[in-house]
Amino acid sequence: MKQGEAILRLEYLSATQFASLMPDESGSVLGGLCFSQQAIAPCTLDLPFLAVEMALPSSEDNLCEVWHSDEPLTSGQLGAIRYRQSETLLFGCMSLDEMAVDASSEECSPLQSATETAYQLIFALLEAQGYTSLFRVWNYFSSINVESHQIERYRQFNIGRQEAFLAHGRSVIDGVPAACALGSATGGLNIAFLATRAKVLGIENPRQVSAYHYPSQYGPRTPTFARAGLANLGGRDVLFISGTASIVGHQTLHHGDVAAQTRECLQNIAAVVEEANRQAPHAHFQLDRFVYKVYVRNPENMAQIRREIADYFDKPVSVVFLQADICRADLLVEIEASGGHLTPLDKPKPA
Ligand code: 3EB
Repeated sequence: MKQGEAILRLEYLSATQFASLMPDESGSVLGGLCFSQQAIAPCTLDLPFLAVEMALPSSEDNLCEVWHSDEPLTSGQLGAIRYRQSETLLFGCMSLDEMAVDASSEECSPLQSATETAYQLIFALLEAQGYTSLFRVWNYFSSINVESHQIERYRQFNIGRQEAFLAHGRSVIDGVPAACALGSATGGLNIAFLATRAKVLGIENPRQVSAYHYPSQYGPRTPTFARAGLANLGGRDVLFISGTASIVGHQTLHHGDVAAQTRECLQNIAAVVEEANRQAPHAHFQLDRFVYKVYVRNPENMAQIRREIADYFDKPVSVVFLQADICRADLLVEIEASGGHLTPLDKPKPA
């Protein structure tokens, strides 16, 4: 790595900006996600880019989350997964049509089968390529709060996800990834993920019951994710904070009060960062250096949520907004964050 280069860097671009990246700039692209009201497939030069149908509550009509690495990169495909990898990292994504997945079993919903299939494929890829840790997973599918086959779709997803971990002999507690699971406007099951050969330390939130220990009132299988994952990538401590909601213990707080829910999300994120700094003594994560992604259930709440976030920090922070259904019907907002990698807040590398 030369000076100014990085194993992991995040930038946010519009689809137009993304399409006009110079070849030398796109050469460092590991992969990413592109959110828009209508599924646009920006010309991604065979890069693993996940198109997610999700409206933006602001005036922009699309948003591309682009992950870069200055390590040498190669691309590949395994079944539905398109991926790109470096010595340290692998970014992959896939879109599965739920209806195309074999759903011959009567007690198993198509979404559950598709989820299990997707995660089995992820694990097969990681095992084949020698990436020891699943670091971060982004999960998006439609109608997340809708019930079918006698059970809410988010809970169907949780069953399929956990089954895949168990089928691969993986713990559903230790070494689980940081994650988020949100409702997209339409479309099938869309999953993007980042895996690494570095060691990942799972971080839990002392204010919350770990999701993998939620009581059965939230579904027959617990959600298989950690509150955050911490890894040292090329000398930098990188922290991925999972989707974080207004949950304390295991219960939703502040029903119907979007401002109070936003403050609770931020307090939970602060608690996770404090815990990360405590567990990794040389980590010095600072809340205002993180990059935040905010999922807003009702777009008319965006201004209020934006105000709460601005009031919480005493300087401007990097925040983007998306409109999404959240995995509990009583949650109005969810916030995820990452830090320690290079971000739009860092100066561009010298030419
Ligand atoms: C929660 O804390 C809110 O199922 O992967 C947050 C992050 C949530 C990840 C997931 C769900 C997930 O339970 C929901």
